[in-house]
Amino acid sequence: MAIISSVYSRWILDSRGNPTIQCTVELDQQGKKISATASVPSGASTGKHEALELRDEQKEFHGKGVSKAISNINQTIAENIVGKDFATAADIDELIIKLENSPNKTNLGANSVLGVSMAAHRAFANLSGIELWQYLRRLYFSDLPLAPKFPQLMCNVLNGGAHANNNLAIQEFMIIPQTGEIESDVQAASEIYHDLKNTLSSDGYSTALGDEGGFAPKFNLENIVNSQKDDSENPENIELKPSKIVLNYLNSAIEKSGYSGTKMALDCAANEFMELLDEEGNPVPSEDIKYKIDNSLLSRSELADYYMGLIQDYPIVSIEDGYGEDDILGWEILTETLGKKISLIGDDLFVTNPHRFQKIGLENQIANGVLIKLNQIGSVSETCQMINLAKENNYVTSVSHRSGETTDSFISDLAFAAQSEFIKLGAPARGERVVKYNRLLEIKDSL
Ligand code: 2PG
Ligand code: MG
Repeated sequence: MAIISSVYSRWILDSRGNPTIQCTVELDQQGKKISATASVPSGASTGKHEALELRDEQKEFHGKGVSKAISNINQTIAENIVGKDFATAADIDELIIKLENSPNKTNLGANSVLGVSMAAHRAFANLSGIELWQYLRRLYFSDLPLAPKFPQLMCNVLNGGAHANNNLAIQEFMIIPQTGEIESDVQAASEIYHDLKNTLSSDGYSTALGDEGGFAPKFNLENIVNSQKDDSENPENIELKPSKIVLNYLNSAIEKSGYSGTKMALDCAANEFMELLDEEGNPVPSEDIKYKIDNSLLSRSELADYYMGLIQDYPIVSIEDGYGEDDILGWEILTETLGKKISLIGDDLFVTNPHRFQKIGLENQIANGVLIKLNQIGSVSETCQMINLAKENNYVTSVSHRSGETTDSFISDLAFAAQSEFIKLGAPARGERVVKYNRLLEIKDSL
């Protein structure tokens, strides 16, 4: 048992230069005082069913100020938990979730609740003198086998969609090293990333970075098609497929680096290229919804065939958000077509919400994987509940960062504690991303 002696929140800047919540929780166990701090991430391609990220919507920070969320911690939450005795951090979550009292954390805000929750878990780990991952394992995943299992790295080396200012519909082109050891996986990620950089730059492309640290070149599609026409026997059949151009670059970087077994993954974030309106701007009936990708307007089944073509040509083992967040019919077609071949991961589809997963995923039997983002649901205990529910139903999990990140490495401890199949952590570049890679290395070293 420990008493919470103080809770304090402040704003800090995230990796996009927007304010976010940082929170410090201090515990007092018979006079022994221990504190811990945690920071909350923030998304760009946010699912509409996510818990509420409370922003001020005032002039400051272009509407993104977090002063209301801060005072919700420093006043409302503090008043209700400071001075009270708790056996575990999960008990603190339980009390705050009751206080919050709404399905999507629309009262206090998911960013407020999560800041306290993450800091409380870290403080309890510190108090017990154990690593954060050990505390999480003990509290939520005690049934897992003892042998350590590191997640496979989903490294977003080329950014498109809402994370970049280029012409790519697909948001994330990821590599998944397959060396079998965490250190050499990190090394492979780094080497492939640099080989990709060299190839892009020797082809005259910018190597400026997108939000998640991957490259974000603007491909000059006309030039590429013309150059392909020069060496093609049937120039009239050349198709303009930006995604394939990117995947070819990934292939050649993998080849150049010598890590030939490396796999690939996509986060399509298909909400962003779903066409819900016709040319006159009128809503299209649900059965006629189309997706605009790679210069084509595809029906649901054409899109599934398109993905099938990609997995036949490239070593893609996972597709995230291949269809829109409410397009159950699309997900059914996708699951039917590819569900036995690769991981189909729901991000905006499930929003780390056990109730939504139950209702949308299990009842319709769609997807076979769940993306796990702490701030989509807004507390550590509910996030772990989601992971366990996914595991019980044989869905794979990928513990994920957000595009707006901080230098907090909580997700690395969580992915390792939960023995998640994957961790999605951006490119091996920029402080807020590498801190997650480096934390995995640190965990490995401490075993
Ligand atoms: C995603 C995430 C993280 P964002 O869509 O999976 O990669 O992006 O944080 O912008 O939602
Ligand atoms: Mg996603």
